[in-house]
Amino acid sequence: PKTIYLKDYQVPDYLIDTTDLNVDIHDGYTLVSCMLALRRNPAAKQAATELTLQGADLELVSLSLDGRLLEEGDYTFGEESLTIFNTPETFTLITITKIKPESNTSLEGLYRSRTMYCTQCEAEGFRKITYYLDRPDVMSEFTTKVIADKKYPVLLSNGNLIEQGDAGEERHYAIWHDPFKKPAYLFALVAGDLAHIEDSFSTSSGRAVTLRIFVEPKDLDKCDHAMASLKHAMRWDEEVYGREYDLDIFMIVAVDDFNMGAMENKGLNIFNTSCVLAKPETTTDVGFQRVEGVVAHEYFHNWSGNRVTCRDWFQLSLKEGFTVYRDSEFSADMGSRTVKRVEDVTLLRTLQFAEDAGPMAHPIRPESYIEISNFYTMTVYEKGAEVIRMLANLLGKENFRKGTDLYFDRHDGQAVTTEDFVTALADASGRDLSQFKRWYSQAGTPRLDVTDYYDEDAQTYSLTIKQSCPPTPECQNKLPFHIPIAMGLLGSAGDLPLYLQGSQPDFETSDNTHRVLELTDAEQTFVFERVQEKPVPSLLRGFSAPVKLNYAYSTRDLILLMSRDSDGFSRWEASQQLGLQAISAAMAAYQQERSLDGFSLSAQLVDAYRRVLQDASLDQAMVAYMLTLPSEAYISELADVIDVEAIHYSRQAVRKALANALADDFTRIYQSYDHRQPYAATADAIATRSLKNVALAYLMLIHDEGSIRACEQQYRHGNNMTDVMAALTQLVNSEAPLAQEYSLAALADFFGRWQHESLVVNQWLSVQAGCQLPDTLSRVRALLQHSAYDGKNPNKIRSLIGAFCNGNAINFHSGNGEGYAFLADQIIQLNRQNPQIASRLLTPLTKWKKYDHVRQQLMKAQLERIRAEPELSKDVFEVVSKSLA
Ligand code: HT7
Ligand code: ZN
Repeated sequence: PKTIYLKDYQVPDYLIDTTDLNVDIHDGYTLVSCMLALRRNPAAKQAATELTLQGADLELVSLSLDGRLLEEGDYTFGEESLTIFNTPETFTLITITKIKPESNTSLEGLYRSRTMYCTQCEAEGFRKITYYLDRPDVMSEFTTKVIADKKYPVLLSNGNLIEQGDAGEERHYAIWHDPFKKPAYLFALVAGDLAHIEDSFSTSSGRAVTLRIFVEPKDLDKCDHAMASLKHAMRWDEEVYGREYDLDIFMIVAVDDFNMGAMENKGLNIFNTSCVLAKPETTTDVGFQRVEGVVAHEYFHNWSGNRVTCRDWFQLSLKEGFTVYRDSEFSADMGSRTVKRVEDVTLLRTLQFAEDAGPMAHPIRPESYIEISNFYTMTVYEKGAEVIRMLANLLGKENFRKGTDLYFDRHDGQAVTTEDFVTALADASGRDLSQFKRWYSQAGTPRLDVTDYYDEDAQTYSLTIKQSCPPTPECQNKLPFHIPIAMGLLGSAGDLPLYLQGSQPDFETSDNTHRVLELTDAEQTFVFERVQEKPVPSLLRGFSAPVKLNYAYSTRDLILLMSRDSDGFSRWEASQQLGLQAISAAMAAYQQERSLDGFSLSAQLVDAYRRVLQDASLDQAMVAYMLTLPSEAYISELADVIDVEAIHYSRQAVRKALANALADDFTRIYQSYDHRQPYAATADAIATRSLKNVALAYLMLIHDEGSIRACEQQYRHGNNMTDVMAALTQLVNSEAPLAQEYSLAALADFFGRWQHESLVVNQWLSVQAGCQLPDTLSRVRALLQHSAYDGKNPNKIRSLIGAFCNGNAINFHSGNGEGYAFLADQIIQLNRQNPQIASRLLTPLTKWKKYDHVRQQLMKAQLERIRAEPELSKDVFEVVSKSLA
């Protein structure tokens, strides 16, 4: 397979002014007629005399140029393209192609999902519908006629409906026109027997927009939360970014078979059912929050992605990083800002940091790719969002808004680059962002090594910060980054005022106790004056940069930060560092003795956690997060060599010790919760529920009969899926015989109750795949054969295989390598059926270099086995070959 390089970018030879599609859907095949108005691109270096269009899995029926049917010799075509010779300055091209949506298992292009037809065109799916200049810098005005049997009453495409009618023989048609020029990746079409809910939104300038959410009729009762979220997002984008919606109608369609979460097609967003359907009985709190976040994300793309789009796919973070930043700020405004920050940082530090340290590491603007689908990554999305967050913080609220206004104004209707984005921010704010741009071109997680010195006589405090960044595949030696470090200094009575040598006090915080240091050199020293006692530094407040911070905090320092820091994020971070210290001590013991008998926690640490549990001033969600120890995935990311058993058993030992030491507090919290209260998906209700369920999880480690019975009661009588799943998860994972007995009955009961709700069945699969007790792989294998499992449905694959391989380290990494062989079997099977899903599933095997020698060999052998497969897709080939390089 060919590698595509950013440095080879060239403007297209031709532009497409208008695209007229006629999509004629029949049982078993679809005929696509496509009329293109083409014109030579005045910006091209040379006047082209031939035109190459992309196409895949198409049967060419006919081809005509300005009304003349083309014959052999006028054109040539291969597996992936069609070239037409002797093309004039401007011309009209009509292609007729035949496709087979019913047998399209890749879920790219036009495909069938259950009872409906739908499309997924990003990144390069449009070429599976018709021959086209399938690249984001070719923007065209689309008119689409959809024709289908009347058993598919709903026919949708982008833009506004301009005509509909009868097409004879029990068939009908609809014509949609999208007045906004767009690249092909934003094209969408749906035909199905769908029900919908409708609402309306009045924009700030007073235009009425019709809002519709289409679903299979059985799901009509699960759309209200998505609709409310959409209206909140529309209002927020007007208020915070001044962005109004621009068409008369905005539609969302929920589809059960979908490779990702959702897709921002102009005016016709297509969603994975898991990101749109929600009701308390079937959906957990996390599910509700995901719906709100994804609905907002796709809506925000209307400006950050659609009105202003990407020049090429190397610029993906231009729209994705910016839009993740926008949706994250939206969620922060809808709920709790600190909680949202903790959630985002947790995700970034486990999954993105691991990606940045592995064989697929790439800058947020990659330099090359074999298959672009492999670059919809944590790096492009989440680290991309962190880069925008740093820009927003460096510029300040007002200048950032001026910058985004300028960006949208200057580039409306264009396909642009990340460079254009940063230039707009620099122009609007007057700031020099040239060094900052290195965040776009250098991969890897920078590391900050911080040392300090307090001079009691001079009353000065010096912080020396060194930055470094490990080598990554694209670059061995990194230039220093421009890193904003938000910080404060804590004295025994709390925050101290900051007098930074050589600069004015920062009165953005009213009491001058917070500031942002800008690190630009490999090493810099910052000196604070008038410091009357040796302080504890509070560094990287709010996680102001996506870096690893290394400062030798003592347990006492961390306890002070956890209880006294004015920054909520830093308080949580201190709780995590304390947890890590305790787990590290247990790991050291385990590695020596291979046993944790007699392990205990210091009274100092237990008291600190107890104070958190008893602190009525804290948000309950924050208490829940502070009492949740760092995950095995995060501990693994921090390790040089991952010791699977030591991490698992040590973390468990610390949890058990906390459970025993704090049992009274956990019992108080659990018992004071009123399980009869009606469900609400508000931030407060979610917070209280999550703390109560954290308490339950701890109590279940004690193995006392009372807690196990309470857990079973919660499973049986819970009036919402959050509580039911929390209880079921605890029963399934408990070693106590009584809990095991309950768990078997509960799993059977759960399936009996919910077997007709596909998304609930997915949760049932995940809870079993995530079981940390022995023999889970056999259970997963058995579930693959279960009637409820569907090996073609990405949500089912993720819920079972994904949950086992990514969320169950102790079983997946079992020393005999059976987990690795199992995953390789699945990937080999999926490689042809759905390459995008196959390639994503590979992730845990790509980390093989971080494990002990025996596991390394076992994992590598499976990667080699996959590599030896004939007809490896580009997707799988790229990941496997880079992992083995
Ligand atoms: N922009 C969307 C990307 C997407 C996608 C990419 C590859 C294969 C399938 C896909 N489905 C959706 C999603 C988003 O970030 O908004
Ligand atoms: Zn997106």
